[in-house]
Amino acid sequence: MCIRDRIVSAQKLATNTQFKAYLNNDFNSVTAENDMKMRSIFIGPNNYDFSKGDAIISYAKQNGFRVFGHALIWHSSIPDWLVNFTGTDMAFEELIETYIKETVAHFSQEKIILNGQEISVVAGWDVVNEALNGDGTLRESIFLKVLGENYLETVYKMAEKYDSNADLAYNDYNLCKPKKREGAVKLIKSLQKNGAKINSVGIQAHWQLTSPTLEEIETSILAFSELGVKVMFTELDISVLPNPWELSGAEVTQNFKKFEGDKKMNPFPENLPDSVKEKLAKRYENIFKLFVKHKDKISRVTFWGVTDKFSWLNDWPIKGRTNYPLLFDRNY
Ligand code: 9MR
Repeated sequence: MCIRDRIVSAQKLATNTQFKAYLNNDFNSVTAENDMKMRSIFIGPNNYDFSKGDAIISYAKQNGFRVFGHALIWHSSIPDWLVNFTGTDMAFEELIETYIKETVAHFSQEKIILNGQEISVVAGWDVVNEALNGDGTLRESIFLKVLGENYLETVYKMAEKYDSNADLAYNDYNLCKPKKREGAVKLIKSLQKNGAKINSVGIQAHWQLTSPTLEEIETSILAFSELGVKVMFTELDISVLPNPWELSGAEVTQNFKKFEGDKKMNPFPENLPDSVKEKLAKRYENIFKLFVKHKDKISRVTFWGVTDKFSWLNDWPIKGRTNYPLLFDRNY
């Protein structure tokens, strides 16, 4: 089954009725944009805040949706108190294990009846997000430094131990680029060889009008599904704004402050010209034709947002632009 999915935030679910109406009509699964990240949940040693995630789960439950958990381990979402942790390596590993245990166990409790079967509202987790560099090697991070080069195996095994029913995914951007794709294939093979459960790979899909090409996307679908994992397109949005630094992917730490306020970089501040709208529509059509062609290999498609109004792409990589990456415009 192909699950259509949207990201949400607890705050928008609580306050925005238009947001909810569109979500309910067209989708059957949600992902929290930020509310289920480590930084939101793990607020101190033995101190967890599940309240925003719970609000999303409760909304999903009431509306017959499932939730895909994003993300347990991500170098960009480590709470400050943990980044500055000065204890022993063993104490760090214990903290991570307890955090994974508390988090997956907490969210796996909420059940829903779908097709006559009682299952967890949370279908699965992005266990590790963005562990790879562009050349396919492992990114420097506190997890690599402290837990060692087999840290993915360690944390996937932890996630399985505390919620054996959850689908476990590896999620990253630029997985349609050859080097990074090869790195991810190697990583998944090594997890499989070492007995760690991995069900799916999440291709983030922060894409542009012409890049990646359909051929590159198809090559990735085939390469990953050959490993026996499902492919998920997890953070789909298509930027229509200039990207002159040959920048692609979604490294959140890149800073392009010098372009702020530059009109050339923000060419459509009032509305999107018809010619670009047509290109965008065609691009989405072609992408979805490809997804349908390979629907037996694809388990989920998630858009990274509901309306253009709240897309992260209005502020990345340059703050304060007007982008049009999603299916719904600023008036829904
Ligand atoms: O869209 C998210 C934005 O609101 C957050 O400020 C940012 C940092 O937590 O994360 C954004 O989502 C990222 C996702 O979690 C992982 N892939 C890249 C996404 C865009 O940066």
